[in-house]
Amino acid sequence: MHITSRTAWAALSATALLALTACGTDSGTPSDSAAADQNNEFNLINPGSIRAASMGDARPYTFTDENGEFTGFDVEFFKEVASCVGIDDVVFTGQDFSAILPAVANGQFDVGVAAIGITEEREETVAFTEGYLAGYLTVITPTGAGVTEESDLAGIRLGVVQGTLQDAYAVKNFPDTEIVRFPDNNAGISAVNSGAVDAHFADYEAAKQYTSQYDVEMAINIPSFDAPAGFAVAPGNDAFREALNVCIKEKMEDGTWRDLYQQWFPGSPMPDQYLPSSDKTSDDPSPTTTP
Ligand code: SNW
Repeated sequence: MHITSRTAWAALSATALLALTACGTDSGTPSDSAAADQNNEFNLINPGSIRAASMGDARPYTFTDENGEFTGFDVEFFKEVASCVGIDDVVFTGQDFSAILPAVANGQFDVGVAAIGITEEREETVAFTEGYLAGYLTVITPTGAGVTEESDLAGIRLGVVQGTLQDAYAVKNFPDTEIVRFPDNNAGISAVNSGAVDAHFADYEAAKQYTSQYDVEMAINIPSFDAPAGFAVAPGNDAFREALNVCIKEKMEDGTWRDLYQQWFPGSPMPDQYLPSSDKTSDDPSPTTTP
């Protein structure tokens, strides 16, 4: 109903839209955000609404809950940031990771939200906001497999999700490892459980979740602090990116980021860099403890 009415709105001419809004003849209640972004200052596909490309199965970063609603740390933080820029209507769509950046680059989505590490290579096709999350890339093995360092990966079969930093890192640093590409982490973990691969390479918090679900362990943690996750937007959409940046800072300073981090990543080392200034204990950008 909501989406249908927005689609219909998009089809109307700007004049008709203005007339509708001015006369208040719209049967629904126009949200404040639609009013705030009436001039579409952020160049959104549907003015007043944000179309976000995400993933339905990258728990605890972004996933769909039992009601089919998107949630997770990245989703909830993005919703807070979006609300701060004046837009409460965020429509998430699940994609394979490898499809997200091309879809943002060619204008099918306003933003990509999926623990997407900022790298120079990715910046050739999309623009990123400031970073909002930095952590480890983690090799997951069956418990007791005896993998403790990178050299132990020689000669084994290692799963990665196609197009991730794990994929690129493995290609570059594990020349003697057979890399097996999966569309998502769940497929990779299933392959570990069935013995089809010896290990799977994922983000730290995803790996941590799997250790509580299956008989697997976090065998190797590789720092990825040089590629903190950011929100990906179309190149050239500077007004949107800059507004998001202001609100990312605001939502860190007011403690929202910290509260979401504790909610979604309980027990994980708390990095200092995204905390309110009053909570910071040092200027060191790395976490105070390692996992
Ligand atoms: O580079 C890390 C970052 O430091 C933080 O730990 C969050 O994850 C990362 O952004 C890496 N994420 C992968 C990537 O960007 C996989 C993302 C995914 O599976 N959704 O390729």
